[in-house]
Amino acid sequence: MFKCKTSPEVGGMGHSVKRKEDARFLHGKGKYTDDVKLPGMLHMVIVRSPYAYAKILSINKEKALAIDGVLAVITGEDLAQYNLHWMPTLLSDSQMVLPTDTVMHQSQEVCAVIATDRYIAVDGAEAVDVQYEPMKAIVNPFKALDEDAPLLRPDKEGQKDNHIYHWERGEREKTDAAIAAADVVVKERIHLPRIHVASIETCGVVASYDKDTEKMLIYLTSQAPHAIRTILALVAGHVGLSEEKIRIIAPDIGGGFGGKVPVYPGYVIAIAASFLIGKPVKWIEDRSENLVNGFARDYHMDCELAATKDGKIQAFKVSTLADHGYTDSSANPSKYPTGMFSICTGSYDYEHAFAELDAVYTNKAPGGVAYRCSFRVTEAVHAIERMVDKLAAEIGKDPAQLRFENFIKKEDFPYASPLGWSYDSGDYKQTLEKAMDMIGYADYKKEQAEKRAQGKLMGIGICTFTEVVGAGPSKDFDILGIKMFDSAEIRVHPTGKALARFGTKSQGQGHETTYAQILAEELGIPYTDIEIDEGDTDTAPYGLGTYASRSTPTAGAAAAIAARKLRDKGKKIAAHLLEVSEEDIEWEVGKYFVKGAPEKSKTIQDVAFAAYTNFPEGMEPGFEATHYYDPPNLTFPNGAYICVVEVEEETGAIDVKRFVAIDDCGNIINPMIVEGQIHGGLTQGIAPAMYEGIVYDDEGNVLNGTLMDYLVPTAVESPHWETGHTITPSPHHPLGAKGVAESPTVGAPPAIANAIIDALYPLGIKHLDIPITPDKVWDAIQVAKAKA
Ligand code: MCN
Ligand code: CUM
Repeated sequence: MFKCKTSPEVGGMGHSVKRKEDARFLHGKGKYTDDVKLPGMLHMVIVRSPYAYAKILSINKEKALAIDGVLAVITGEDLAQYNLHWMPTLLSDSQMVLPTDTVMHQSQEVCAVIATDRYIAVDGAEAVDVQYEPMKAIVNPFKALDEDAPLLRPDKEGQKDNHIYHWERGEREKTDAAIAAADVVVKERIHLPRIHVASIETCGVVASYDKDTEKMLIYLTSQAPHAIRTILALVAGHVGLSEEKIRIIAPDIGGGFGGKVPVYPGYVIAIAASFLIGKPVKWIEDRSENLVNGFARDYHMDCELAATKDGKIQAFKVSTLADHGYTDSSANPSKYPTGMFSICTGSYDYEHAFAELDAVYTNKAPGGVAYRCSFRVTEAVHAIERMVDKLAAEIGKDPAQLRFENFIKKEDFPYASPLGWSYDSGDYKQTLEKAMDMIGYADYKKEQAEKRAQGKLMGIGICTFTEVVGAGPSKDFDILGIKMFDSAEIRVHPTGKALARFGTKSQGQGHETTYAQILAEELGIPYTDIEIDEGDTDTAPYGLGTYASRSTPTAGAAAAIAARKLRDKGKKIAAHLLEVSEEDIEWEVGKYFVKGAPEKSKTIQDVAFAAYTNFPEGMEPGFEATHYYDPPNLTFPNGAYICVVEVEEETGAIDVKRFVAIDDCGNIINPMIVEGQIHGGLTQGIAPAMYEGIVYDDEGNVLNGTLMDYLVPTAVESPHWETGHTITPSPHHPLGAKGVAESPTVGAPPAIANAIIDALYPLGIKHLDIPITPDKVWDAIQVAKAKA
């Protein structure tokens, strides 16, 4: 167990101190992008395509321009004059900023109206007359590769069909051979549908170009402001927007969840508009635009799991078809087009695995945008955890027991996985045991047997996942070539208070509190005396931003190491003040003292003051340190989740009775914040498991583009989450911490799906894809009964 080294007042690691940022949020004083109001600011509204696939015959601006207050209608042709009508995606595909001839998905940006206020801009957008010639859209990804399928991306050189890329890892032949020779093989096609992050704040931008200074100031809903600045400079450098002239400020963010990683056309159009007009331009996406456009997942996974007849897992194979819409806009590291999907071998020790994936274009919104996924771990975990349960059911073994018999053992870490990861640490057995104790597993098993005897449907579902977060070591990880380190810069002022800046950007995770706690732990300066600043590219050190639960593994580590550099400098100053040699100085959180004479001491605050007023001769003045941290490995948090459900046979209604989540993210900085992250993430796990899913018709129309039809669970739909943790520190992280924020969203859906399918198993139902809604359950029950 973790023991706190600091007092609650200092508030180092392990203290559940209240979040410093909440005073401002709870009083409605947060400053979001839409709160930015600049003198002379114009407003932009986007005209969007009603068709999923169509030729644009004409765009008539006249009526719109005739409206008093409408200043411009910007089209693809306008941007093409500056070569700004296309942009790269984060994964080196290309995406239209505005189309010049063809629209590729419903609600794609067609043109933008700039006006003196938003209402006028909306009127202007309605007055723009666009003529289309609709074409037959490709909606089903399995048909995208048919001989007669139209070539969706003729703009791409060498593109002969709608196949984007093939990716594979592992040994195909050996895995196939192991599967062919196995006693038992279970198979399933598993689909994870498109879902939406639905953050409270939609995306937005205020771009303000100053023609006199040639500086472009951009307020942006961005999880990665530095990376976006670099990309913008690369895209628009030729028109004079070079990197030193661009300042991006990501103010408070009302939920990112991955949806604020990409660069959206709306951002670029507003920036281009401000550049051309020379006035500030604001674009704030409305709810429907937000719901129809962004999305995550959409993996169709063909899985095969092979085992001996007693359930010793021998091999796993998964072949995936990924529907990426009209462009691959995945926010993944360059060398990982499928993200960390190769973690799909899970928490189990076996030799043979093979994973492959083919990505295809369809007439849907740009694909691969993240959603609390750790770069595709959600999909990987769903695949292996569903299959392990399926295997357990097939051979009639308790799924907990099957897991215990296959777990990677505590003493086997670092563990080399068959698809190439080096898991850093874990004690899976302990974590699952704790979850089983907490929920009372054995009792539920008995109750289930009794209920089944009475013909009632009750299910118990387990998920024991391994996550992989903290991208990442620069030798393997980059985004568009930029290595995935992260940074911290600390300034301790003469009075012992501090300002620390980071290359990451909180969207609700509580960084203003937890980074201060890390520094409190390392320096002994109370966390309340430390200001944390993120998101302004003119002031923060360069970093790759906050996603993939990387902040603690990267920037958190940078904070600890920068603080240790300060401590080393402080030691010299303390020796000078106490008139002893440096070797005679010892450190205990918050103060330096003379070895053997603890009464002779100087606090960190004394030392900070001396760094500006009384430092040793020849020493560089000041008390500042910076560190850019390049992690040696990723961190591998894990968890054991157990869910108990009851299903009503007559209606298909699902009642989640209990849900226990035990997480292991190594040493914990703030237990309350981690618990909050888990609660939120579990709710975002039950969402795709039972409620959410973007639905398309055959023509590519999104059928649930409003919150009336797209069911985001509220407190009413959320069960009472019961949480706990085990602690297996990361051996390579300076604080022994691992990232945690996405674990619950990764772990919850298969636990819930497994529970519901376990409930339905006596009826002969062996698999259902998420979202498992009451009507889907009811249909499945009718089919099962008809067969029986
Ligand atoms: N933490 C801790 N001890 C640990 C690990 C983490 O106290 N051992 C704390 C951290 O200090 C931080 C929080 O937990 O305050 C999350 O840390 P971490 O796991 O490092 O994840 P990030 O800060 O990088 O957050 C990103 C992650 C992602 S990728 C998505 S998506 C997501 C998530 O965070 N989006 C969120 N949680 C969210 N929570 C809110 N409120 N809003 C979002 O948009
Ligand atoms: Cu995968 S969503 Mo988060 O990584 O921003």
